[in-house]
Amino acid sequence: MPLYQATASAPVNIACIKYWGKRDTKLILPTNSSLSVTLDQDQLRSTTTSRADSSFEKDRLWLNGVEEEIKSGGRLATCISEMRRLRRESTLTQVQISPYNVHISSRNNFPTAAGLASSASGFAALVSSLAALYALPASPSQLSLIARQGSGSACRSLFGGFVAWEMGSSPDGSDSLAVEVAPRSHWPQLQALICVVSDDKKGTSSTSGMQRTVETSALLQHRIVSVVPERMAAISAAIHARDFNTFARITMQDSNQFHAVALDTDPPIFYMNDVSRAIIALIVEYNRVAVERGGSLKAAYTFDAGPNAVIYAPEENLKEIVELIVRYFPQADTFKDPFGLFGAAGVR
Ligand code: 2P0
Repeated sequence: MPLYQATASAPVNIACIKYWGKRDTKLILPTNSSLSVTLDQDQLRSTTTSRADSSFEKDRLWLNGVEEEIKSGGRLATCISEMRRLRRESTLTQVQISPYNVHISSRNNFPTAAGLASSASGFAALVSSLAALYALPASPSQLSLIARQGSGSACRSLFGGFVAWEMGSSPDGSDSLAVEVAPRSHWPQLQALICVVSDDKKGTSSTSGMQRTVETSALLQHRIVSVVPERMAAISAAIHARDFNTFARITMQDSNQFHAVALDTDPPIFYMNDVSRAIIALIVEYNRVAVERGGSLKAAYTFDAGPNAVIYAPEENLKEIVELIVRYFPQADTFKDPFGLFGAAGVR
């Protein structure tokens, strides 16, 4: 009896242009396009193994060793059934294993739900492992259509490097997918420093928080219509030109506006804390001094739905930035990956 099993892993991605709001909550269709950088550090990944067997009585899933319920009609069930559909529709002549139930085991090597986008890497790894199990010839963009239905930001983790999630316009979601803006190799000098301010589970989940924003924030409408389309074009051009100054300015502006629409929500949502704001002040001052001396921006902060900072910077500035963080946050337990392209610092 052959063993039908496959393992795949997917990394975390950190958005420069933030996804916040759905126009269709079931299909997970966003109210604006978004753009992210996929981190290629080994420390921030989800790894998932899927197995199909005729003896399995139902689909089951374990996350970090703990079984999660696969609710009928829920996101996990949707991703699994969509992958089965692709397998059924594929022209493969191998044994038909799509009727078999699957057992799936997924692990994150970083804290879940700490604002470090565990759902993004998690659903991307889930879809990738099922694609490998079913030997599907699907492209990353095709798989992104399914990962998106697990968690919106997951569609961007199917690619490395610089990735756009195009919001699309079709009501069935067929054009709401991830596309590569540039591969990682295009701009290897750009690095990301993760500052873990807190690894507690966040107070307001992204899913419920963003729908409250859609329902109550007038600022969100301005963002969707008048801000994001121009920023998507401008930051894509900056990435193509390896123009860090423009990339940094837009990244910080978009993080600020995302947290502004969170605050504009009724009741308001606060994701950053005092340490987050102190990190912003530090980066603003670091950049101010650089510009005053006739240079350009040297670092960009961005914050997701939690207090942790991600600092993008050219590699040449990274040592100085880590030293600054450690000087102003002396309790920081600093970690720098000696092999990967990305470093991480803990600030507690
Ligand atoms: C992003 N975030 O673009 C933004 C920035 C958080 C802040 O994508 O409901 O976990 O599963 O589609 O993908 C978080 O949203 O939400 C997110 P669902 P998801 O990375």
